[in-house]
Amino acid sequence: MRYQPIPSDMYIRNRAKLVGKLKPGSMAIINSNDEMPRSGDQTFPFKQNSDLFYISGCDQEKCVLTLCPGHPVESLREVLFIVRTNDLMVTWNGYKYTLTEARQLSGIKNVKWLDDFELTLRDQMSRVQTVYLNQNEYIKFTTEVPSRDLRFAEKMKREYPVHTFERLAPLLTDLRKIKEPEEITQMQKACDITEEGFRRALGMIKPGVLEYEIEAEFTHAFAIRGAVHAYQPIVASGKNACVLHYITNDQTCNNGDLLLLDIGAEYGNYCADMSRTIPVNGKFSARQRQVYEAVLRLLKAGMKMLIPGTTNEKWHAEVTKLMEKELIGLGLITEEEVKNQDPSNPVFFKYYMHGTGHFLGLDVHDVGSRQDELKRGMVITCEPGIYIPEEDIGIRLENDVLVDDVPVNLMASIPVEPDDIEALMKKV
Ligand SMILES: [Mn+2]
Repeated sequence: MRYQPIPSDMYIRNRAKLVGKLKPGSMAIINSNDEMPRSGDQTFPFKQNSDLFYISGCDQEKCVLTLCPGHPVESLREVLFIVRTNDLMVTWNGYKYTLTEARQLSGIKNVKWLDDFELTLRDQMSRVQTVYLNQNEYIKFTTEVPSRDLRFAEKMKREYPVHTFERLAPLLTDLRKIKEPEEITQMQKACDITEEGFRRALGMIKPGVLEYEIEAEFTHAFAIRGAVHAYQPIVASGKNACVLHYITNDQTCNNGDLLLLDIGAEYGNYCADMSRTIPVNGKFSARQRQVYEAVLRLLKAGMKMLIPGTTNEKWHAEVTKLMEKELIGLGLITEEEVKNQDPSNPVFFKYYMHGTGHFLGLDVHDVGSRQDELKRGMVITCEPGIYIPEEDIGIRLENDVLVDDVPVNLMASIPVEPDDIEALMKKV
């Protein structure tokens, strides 16, 4: 394992909270993610199902967790199944959890080999009427690839057609939105590793450097700390910064251009999500600094509003009001245009076309909706931006913020003041 795992106490607490939400006479089953095929005999690097990880800490393929709290036999109330391993299998397939390790990681006493799954499940199913099954219910996600959870649900419905099935996702979403202290620690670590990457990159960025060379600095900083990229990094110079999901990162950074970096480390499966925008030659032009300072004011104002009681939707509406003022100040839109605007297609949209932030956690776009009331312990990104393609300017600044009466900026030590950026980029 490349990271320091969260002690099993948290997983024990998380399971207890989930079990508390299940109807009487029910059980819940949750699977690992698939190993996704790449090409030939290869698979992509494994990424655990965030829901399973949240309640078990198990970071291995083919794990299944069954929770059957009403089972008369205590040892069958909570059973984790893992793929069988032995010395010969280790030689060929690499290292896998032993039963003892899976027990220690998860705090689950009854860990069995997968070979025992079908019969144990039959016993558990005979004690319940209702079964909670998990699905990825992220509202903006669609895929042509059937997930392991989906295939499992189809199999269960075929084999146990007279049971009742319920959705597990809403229960886990509710829990995952509020971060445990141990989770905040992991996320802070992800933010700190992201900072190391950024400082490393500041030392080498100059006219002529390639975008992917900058990406490589981050990749190095992440890898030596046991982290990976939490998402495809955006390293966008000049007008590329106006392409919101630019990930080709194959252009040369030119003198006089800005460079937009949207990069985050993932540590122990927890994500950081940072955006910074810096001058390629180490010095902002007057106009670049003017737009930068507008975005920075929006970032600071936006972070302050992340207090309990608001929602993402209301918060975004507040930030866009400030955005209108800034865009007027920059001479990009007029008060007249704002006054006469069609509310369903506001004028600011031309220069600010995305949301102000999203939940963050085990997933970079973590569970939760824009209408959810913000509560203490939620983590949300604050990422205002102004994009002016006609001036080759695209600026986004993004911090990760813990919701509280006084919101906590998890990226407080990552340079963002323009003077600090210029000072750090000054080459001797
Ligand atoms: Mn983001």
